[in-house]
Formats: sequence, structure tokens, C-alpha cells
Amino acid sequence: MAGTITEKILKDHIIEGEAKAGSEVALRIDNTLTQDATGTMAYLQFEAIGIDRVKTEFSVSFVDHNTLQTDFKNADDHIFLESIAKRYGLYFSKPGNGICHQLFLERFAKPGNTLIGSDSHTPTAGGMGSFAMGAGGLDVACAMAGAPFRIKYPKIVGIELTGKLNPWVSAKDVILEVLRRVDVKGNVGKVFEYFGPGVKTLSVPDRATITNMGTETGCTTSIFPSDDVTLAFLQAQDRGEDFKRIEPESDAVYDEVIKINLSEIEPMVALPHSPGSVKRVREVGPIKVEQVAIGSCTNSSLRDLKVVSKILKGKTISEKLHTFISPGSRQVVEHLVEEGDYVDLVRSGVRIMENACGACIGMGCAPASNSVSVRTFNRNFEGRSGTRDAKVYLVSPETAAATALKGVLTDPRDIGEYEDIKLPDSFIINDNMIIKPLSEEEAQQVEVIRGPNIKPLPSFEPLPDALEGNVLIKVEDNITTDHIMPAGARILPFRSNIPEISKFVFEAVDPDFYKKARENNGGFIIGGENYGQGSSREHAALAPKYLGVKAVIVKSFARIHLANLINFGIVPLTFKNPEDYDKLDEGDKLVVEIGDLSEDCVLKNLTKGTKIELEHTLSEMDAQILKAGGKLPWIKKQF
Ligand code: MIC
Ligand code: SF4
Repeated sequence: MAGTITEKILKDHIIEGEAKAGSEVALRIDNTLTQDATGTMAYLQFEAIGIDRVKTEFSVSFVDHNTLQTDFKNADDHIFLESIAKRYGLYFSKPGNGICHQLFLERFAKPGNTLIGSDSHTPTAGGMGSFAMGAGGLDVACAMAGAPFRIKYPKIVGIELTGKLNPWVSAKDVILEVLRRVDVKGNVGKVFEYFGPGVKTLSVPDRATITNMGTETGCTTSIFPSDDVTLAFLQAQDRGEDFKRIEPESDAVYDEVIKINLSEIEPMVALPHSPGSVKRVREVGPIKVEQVAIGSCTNSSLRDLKVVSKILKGKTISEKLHTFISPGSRQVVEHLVEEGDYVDLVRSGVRIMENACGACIGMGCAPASNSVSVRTFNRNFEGRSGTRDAKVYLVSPETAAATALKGVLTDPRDIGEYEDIKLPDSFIINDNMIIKPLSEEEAQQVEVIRGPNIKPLPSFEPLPDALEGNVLIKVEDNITTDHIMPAGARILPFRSNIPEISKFVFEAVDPDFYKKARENNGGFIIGGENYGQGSSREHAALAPKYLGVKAVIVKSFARIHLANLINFGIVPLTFKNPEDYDKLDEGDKLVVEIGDLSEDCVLKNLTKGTKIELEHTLSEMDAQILKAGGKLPWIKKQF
């Protein structure tokens, strides 16, 4: 039976395995995307696989994260990426063109296609009816080489939308409401599929805001139907020919249904430091705010920034705070300029930044010490803004703009009349910063340019049958990849230099981690629930591996990080009895007999003289990959 849109799309893409929740399936991948911060590593891996040209229908390489260029490093990466794209048949979007997910939605995403991207917010394209998933760079490299992508066939959660959003309430409030209900953990292996009469009241960019931040629930992806609204959006992007209708059957069966009446949603806010700590803006009250930041792949579409410009038009932002705006793409900027919104924004006193990730990943605009920053982004993890003690609140563009005017967190319903935003019937199309794939003959002539920031890939040995070492660190629940491998302007430039970036592993949690890992010749990481939530950065596995981490033993894992650990030969294990977490301490000397990983294993704590039962969810192939020392040596053998 294929009644849901997830079932319909997956049925057309499964090349191995059974369509049964929890069982592993191999999916044909139509498209891939990368961004620069994960892309350099992904393409080094693609080169190492040894394929002459990408095998997907099309693949796109974007540059949007590391655009600060304080020295040669980021610029080296950009040139490497451009030359790689030309050499291997990819589209290349130049720095300054915009944020990968916004651009992919505007210019590339196709309903019914499968997409994986080396960025956790790849599900943004689910707003267009693509089945789009975040993945580690190595998995994206393998998909570009023509290999299928393996996932556990998902549980399909239907989110039934009824009603219509009230003025001053927007898509961001919808996804914040979803997060309020389902939180950031416990959703691994689920797809959130939106259906019901409320769907047609949301535009494609609105839907994309929802699927984008769906990532924060930890699900495999989120997806909307492809309907008349999708067709109109594609036509306005001059891509009508990419349309394919994909709607659920009336008798579609969902594993679980969540009902949301859009008419009842109010302006919402996620409190520091979790996107799942959601309350109504009214409940939180008029707290003092020092900074407002508007943009990111969640809320930087034309509609979102026009709302902001309408609110700020003819007014001045509060003198008590600073406001930054980073538009999602040049298309957005061109419209804002032509329609007069840009000047309204500038006159109001906001600071307009580049069309890039910017503040969202700590590339500038860090808030002042111990201050409050209200942002339209999707993540408010501690320290991610670049300021350790800043408190980041996540809101809609309406709430952000109202807050910018008032200087305190403000429910936008308190600022006056709402002006409806109409999207253009045809967007301004200007693809002159997208370099098209070269022909096979031309591509052969291209030399890949490697500046000094592009370091060779480290290589790793096959795993022994017993892992021995000390506990290097013991951490709590909900550790994010930002804790494990921080980003920001200081560290991101080392994304193509593993020896250097590994010095920053767990920096904010334990500044001595690097030293301890070195002195102990590697060891074990112990963690709680939802370990590795957040980004897709494989550096959060690769850098610990480089430091000799052998296994990560936790109560539960986030999906993408779990896959990344396997890809780089770190054994991901969970406690059979979660209380056993309490029986381990930093410094304990452990032995874990893993054998061929076909069975669960036992941990011997030599320091305490105790034994702990561990389990894993590894498939036979995962076990082989791990034993081989990671996916790269393993896949090279397959080709
Ligand atoms: C993020 O939002 O954390 C990032 C930066 O986009 C990451 C990717 C990365 O770390 O490069 C993500 O979400 O996957
Ligand atoms: Fe960029 Fe932020 Fe989106 Fe990540 S979440 S892709 S850093 S804008």
C-alpha cells in the first residue's frame, strides 16, 4: 500500500530492503547538495573513491558558511570547491549567492525526488515535496559515486493541519508548536508528513520553514505534499516543468497522527538553550533584549524579509538594541531592492549582512557578554552564537521585528495592523552566480586546485576484536555536535585540516579534552540520551577518531551522528540498562570485546572490577564498515 507521500516516493526509490518501519532500506538518490563547511571533506572523500564524474541526476555545491575570509583558509576552500565542481560535473553556487537550502528550494528542488545533503537542514526541500535528508559528507560522497543511501524505513507520523494562521502568526510558530509537543529527542526514525486542509494555506517557503526546523526534532525528515501551491511556486521560479503532483491518498494510514489547528497557534518562542523549550511569547513576557538577528535557512525568504520591512517601514529600531539581517539569497535581495523594502530596512537602522549563514553559525554578529539575542534561526545551543554566556531565543520574523522596534521581547499582535504580503507571480531569475556542470571533455581538462589549507585525508586501521582504553569524558543528555566539534569564525576555517581542528574537540565542555586524548592515546566517550543532536558535521566523528576515540557509549544517539560514527570507525554502543551510565566515571579503564560486532557486547571496567552489558543497532554492513576502519576503505573495495 502506498497511501502517504513518504510511501509513494520511497516505493519509487527503494532498491534493496523491505518497506517496513525499522528495517534497513537502500534508497536511490537523485540529487545531492553540499555546503563549504562540510563540502571540502566530502569532495576529498569523493576523490578518494575514484569515480570520474558524479552519477546523480544532478548535484550542487554551495558556499555559504565560511564566507568571512579572515585569511587564505576559506578562500582556499572556495577555489578547491569550484575546481572540484568543474572537474566532476557539479553545479557550483559561488559565495555571495545565498544560503544553500534557500537556493536549492528556489532553483533546484524537485517534487518526488530524493535528496541527501551534507547539512542537517537539507529537509528544507521537503517543503517542495522532495524526500530530503541530512547526511554526513562521506555518505554524500558515496551517493555522488552512485551508491544508494541506507536508512531505517521510517515510521510515518502524519501532522494534520486544519484552520488558517491568524495575522502576525507564521510558519515558524507552527514548527515551534510542533517542537513544543514532540521535543528534540525521541523522534529518531520518524518522518513528519504534513496533510489536511490547512496545508493549502501555506506557501512553499512557509512549508520549507517548517520542514527546515523539523530537523530539530531529530526525525529523518519532514515533508509536505506537492500540490497547486507547489505548481504556482515552481512556475513563478520559471521551473513549471519540474512540477509533479504528489498528494496522499484519502485512505492513507499514518503510524501516528498529530492534529494542529493553525487558527489556534499564537506567536511562540524557544527559550535558551534548546529549540525544544518552547512557550508562547505572551507567557515569557517583555524581557530585555540586546540583539535581534533575522535570517538563516529557516527564515530568510522573500516573504519573511518583506514582513520585517513592512513592520519597520518609516520607524527606527529601539536604541536599546542592535539588529542584523542576513537575506537568504540574491533573488530575495533583488526583490527587496526593486520593491523598495531594502531602503526601508536600511532607514530603520538595521545592519544588513551578506546573503549567507553568518550569525547562525557564529560567523560574526556574536552578542555581547551575558546578553539576550532574539533570533529567527533554528538552533540556540549554548555558545553557538559565539558568546558563551549569551541567551538565545528563537522566534518568527514577525516577533523578531516587533522586538527590534520595542527593545523587549514583543508579541507582534501588540504592534498594530497586519499588512498582508503578496509573493510575486514571477520571481526575478538571475543564475549568473551558478556555474553549470562542464561537459565530460571539458571536465577532463580541469585541474583541481589545492591551497595549503587543504590537507590530505587521515587514514585509519581496521578495528581489533577488543577495544581498550580509559574514559576520556563523561557527558550529559542532549550533547550537540556543537559541543563535540564547535563551529564559529575561529574554528570553521579548519574544516579541511583534521589535525588542526581536532584540537578543539569538546573545547567548551572540557578544555583539557585534547590533552587527555593525546596523553591516553585515545579512549572512550560516555554520554546520555540524544548524543550528537544537531548538525551533520562529520568532523564531530572524524576529529575524535583522529584523537583515538574507540567507542562512544551512551543512552541513545541522534541519527546523523550515529551514521557518522560508523562511517569513521568509532563503535557506537548503548547501555542495555540506562542506569549503568551512573557506574562509569572519567578515568575508568575499560575493555570492550566487540568481536565481529554480530552480537551485543560486554564492557569490563577494570578500575571498578564491574561488568556492564551493552547493545547496538548495527546492521551486518555497518559492522563490516566499522571493522574495516570506516566507510572509505570499505567503499573503495566495492568500486
Ligand atoms: C549547522 O547549522 O550547524 C551547520 C553548520 O549548517 C551544520 C553543518 C556544518 O557543521 O557544517 C549542519 O546543520 O549540518
Ligand atoms: Fe547555515 Fe544556519 Fe542553516 Fe546551518 S542552520 S545551514 S549554519 S543558516
